[in-house]
Amino acid sequence: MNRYIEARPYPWPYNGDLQAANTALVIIDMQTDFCGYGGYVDKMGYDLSLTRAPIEPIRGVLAVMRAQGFTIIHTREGHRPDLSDLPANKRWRSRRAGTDGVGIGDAGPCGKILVRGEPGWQIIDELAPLPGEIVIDKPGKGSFCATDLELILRTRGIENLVLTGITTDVCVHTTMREANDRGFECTVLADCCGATDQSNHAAALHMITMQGGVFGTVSDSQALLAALGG
Ligand code: C5J
Repeated sequence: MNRYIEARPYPWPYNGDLQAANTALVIIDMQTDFCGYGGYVDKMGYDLSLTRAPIEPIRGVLAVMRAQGFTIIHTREGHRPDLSDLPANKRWRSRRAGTDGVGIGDAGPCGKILVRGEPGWQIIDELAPLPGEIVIDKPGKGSFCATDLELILRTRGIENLVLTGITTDVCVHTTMREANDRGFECTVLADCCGATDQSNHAAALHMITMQGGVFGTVSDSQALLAALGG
């Protein structure tokens, strides 16, 4: 049976083979440091409402895809406590981003910024992983770089990825590009993503739709839930 969701620029997935057995929901970096009060994005002075906007739409999609037996994958950006996996240029640039010279690896209101085990690095309670769900710890922006994500997806026979999370223009886009180059069929749910700048969010989504769907497609939670009967 063919099953598609409404998406731009083509109904997704391209082959109509949307099943729980071959499709994963990927929830990217819904961590306090990116969408919580006192976290890294808040400290940098960005509008938190933009990165918090996807919380409720993701909750809706997560509940239905969990109930229907889809693979659920959560990611967390973060570094080892000894910072041995934090490139010096990443740290240097992050210290320039805020107003006080505090960057990744430094102490902030939610503990050391983007350091594994610290309060700010945790996934927010609203979207906490259930026991047994896959959590990918990644030191970079992309979810495939220096992780076992590809091995896990291939082992499970996953072909299609529904991408959600933050931020649209950085970790979601990098992950989509990495996945697309590996042959995975991707869609991004527009209302389940957010960026620190609204025009970057819009531009990142628009880029996906060029060249016939150069990285896949853009859809939204309503379209996905309609297709799943959720
Ligand atoms: C950023 C992310 N923006 N999760 N990380 O630094 O997008």
